[in-house]
Amino acid sequence: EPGGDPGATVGTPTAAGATVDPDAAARDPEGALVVVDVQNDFCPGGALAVPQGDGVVPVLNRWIDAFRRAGRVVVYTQDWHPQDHVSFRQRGGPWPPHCIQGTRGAAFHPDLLVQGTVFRKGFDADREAYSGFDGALARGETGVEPEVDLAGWLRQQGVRRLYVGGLATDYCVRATVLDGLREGFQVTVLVPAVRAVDVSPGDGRRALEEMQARGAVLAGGEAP
Ligand code: VGL
Ligand code: ZN
Repeated sequence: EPGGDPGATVGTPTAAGATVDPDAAARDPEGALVVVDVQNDFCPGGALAVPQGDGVVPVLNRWIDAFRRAGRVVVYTQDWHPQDHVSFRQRGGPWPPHCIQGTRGAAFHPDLLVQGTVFRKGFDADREAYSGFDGALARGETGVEPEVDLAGWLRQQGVRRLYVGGLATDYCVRATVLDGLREGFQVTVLVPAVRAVDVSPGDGRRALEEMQARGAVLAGGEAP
């Protein structure tokens, strides 16, 4: 395997897949950590709260710290909508207004370690964008650099493997993982570091099964 053991597996395999140690994964020179949408509006008290959404923060902070210490790439995606976004109910969409550009709801959870590069998505009022691969490099307080896309940016840095956690399992994590696989990256989903909206019970579990069926490795134990 060029570039070393992709999973750097440690411990006992579980039904959901192998256990992955953050420090071991951070030794993979072709690995990057992708932190999806850990924003106030997706946490308890937010406009589109994911049950126990803030539970991912301590788990991801451990991963972020390991990756930064090892000098690895850490990428954050940020849902970043204008006030009249097509996904909002006033425009016939499924969601209450959330993650409106520049608001506290769109900000990252205050306890999340933010040390890395931010890609924003959903900034086009007329287009939904669940996947981080639809994102653009963040620039300044509100803007984006539309010409810099996530897949090209990752490849440019020699990244071949993605370790993904964040919110929500059944929407933006799912879309980011499936696009990452389509783009040719090896993808490991950090199961203890994701939480689902579960509009219908089981959506999160089904999303994990779908990601696994398409080639993602589910790591870290059963879905919470
Ligand atoms: C998300 C619903 C709407 C997500 C974003 O981050 O999973 N879900 N916008
Ligand atoms: Zn959204």
